[in-house]
Order: sequence, then structure tokens, then C-alpha cells
Amino acid sequence: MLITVINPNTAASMTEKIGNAARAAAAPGTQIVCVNPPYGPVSIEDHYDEAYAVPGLLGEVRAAEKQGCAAYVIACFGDPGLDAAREIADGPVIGIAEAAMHAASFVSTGFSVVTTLERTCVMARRLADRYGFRDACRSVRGTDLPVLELENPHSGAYARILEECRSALAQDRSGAIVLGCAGMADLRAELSKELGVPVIDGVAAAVKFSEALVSLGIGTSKRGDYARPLPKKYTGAFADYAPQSDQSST
Ligand code: 2AL
Repeated sequence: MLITVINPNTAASMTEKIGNAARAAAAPGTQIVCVNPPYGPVSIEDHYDEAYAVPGLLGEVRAAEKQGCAAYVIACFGDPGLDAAREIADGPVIGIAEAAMHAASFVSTGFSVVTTLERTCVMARRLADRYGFRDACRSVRGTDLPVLELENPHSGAYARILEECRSALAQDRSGAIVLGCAGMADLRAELSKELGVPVIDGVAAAVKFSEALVSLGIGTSKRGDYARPLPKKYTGAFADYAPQSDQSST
């Protein structure tokens, strides 16, 4: 089965890291293709970045649909464009925030999200509410680390994240940690060993949930609001994004 993992930001080093985490999680027989859009923000850490990441992300889904891709992972913790991607995909589309939160809910009654900049905490909290984890998500903790500092080996990111995880476990009654950024995927194993609790990276979790759904023959519903987008004209710079009546070109 082919799973396309999309890093919706344009930082190639992060795409490589995400691809490694996805391949490490994948079962034999699963092919992982990890891509990022050719245009858009280099990192996603506010609502504006999220909005401008979505056209490129949807372009990657459209291209992969033509290759017969079985499932998609949106590898950014804001799960940008998730609903729109589902409208144009036949297979499952899994966001890493929803995957990580669901995984955490299977192994703890409550979890903490440890993320990047303080301002992204509200975004993660809103996702927890939207996915039904209002009670289970005991806290969302920022580390004041910009996303691209996770790509800098001299940033001290690991120590800062470890410290915040420890505070979450000590103060928030959490039994598990959810990593709040795809760029933290490579830190999971060491953090889990050091903290002695489940530490969940959404990239790996989303790959496993995708494999499970595809194996079960379950794709995205095409009834109701996940039906194909309505064919219509888009104007100006977005003309090429217009949904077509011929689904192969949507
Ligand atoms: C992210 C992420 O996973 N990728 C990105 O660009 N920003 N998440 C975050 N909390 O900052």
C-alpha cells in the first residue's frame, strides 16, 4: 500500500525527518512517499501560515490521487486542510494531531500536549476540543521554540521539551505526552525512555492508523460533506484549483 505523508510546510530538512519517522513506523509492504509542497510557508505556527499552507497541501493530495495513493497523512500538528483533503481523497486522510490524541486516549485517561511557540497552544487546544478530547487533554504546554529551531542541533530543543514534559507529568495529572509538532518526531523514543510514560509522535501514529483503515477496506466517505467539492469556476490566481466534474482532474 502507498501512503503519502505530506509535510505542509516547505522545510526540506523537516520533510526528510518526517519521512524517516514514517518509514520507521510503516509495516513491511507499506510504501511511504513523503513530500512537501513547492510553495508556501517554511513553517506553520499561526493561523495565517496555516491558511497559506493549505493550497500547496491540496495540490499534493490531488497529484497523489492520480498515482493511486491508498491513504494520506497530514504531518503538521494543526491538521491544516484536513476536511478539504478528505473531500478530494478516496482513501483515509489522517492528521497527526488527531492520530496522536486518539493514540494517547487509548493508553491514558489524560494527556498533555507539549508543543512549540506559546501562540500555537490555543490552536492545539481547539483541536482537542474539536476531536472530543476536552477532558482528556489535561494541558497544552508551549516551549517557546520556533518550529525551525527543532532543525537546529544547537538549539537546546531536546532539553527544553524534556523539561516541559516533566512539568506536565508533575503538575497536570497526565499519563502520556503528545508531541505537538511533526519536527519532534525524532525525539520520541529518547523522551519516552527518559520519562517512563507513553510519548506519542503523531506521524508514526497516523501511519499506523492509515495502515489499519486501508487493511480494513475503509476509505473516506463520499456521502454528505465529504462528497467531492462542487464543480465551479475559481477566478484569478486560484483558477487552476477549481474542482472539476471529471474527478481524475480534481
Ligand atoms: C507545526 C508542525 O507540526 N509543522 C509546522 O510547521 N508547525 N506545529 C506546531 N505546533 O508548530
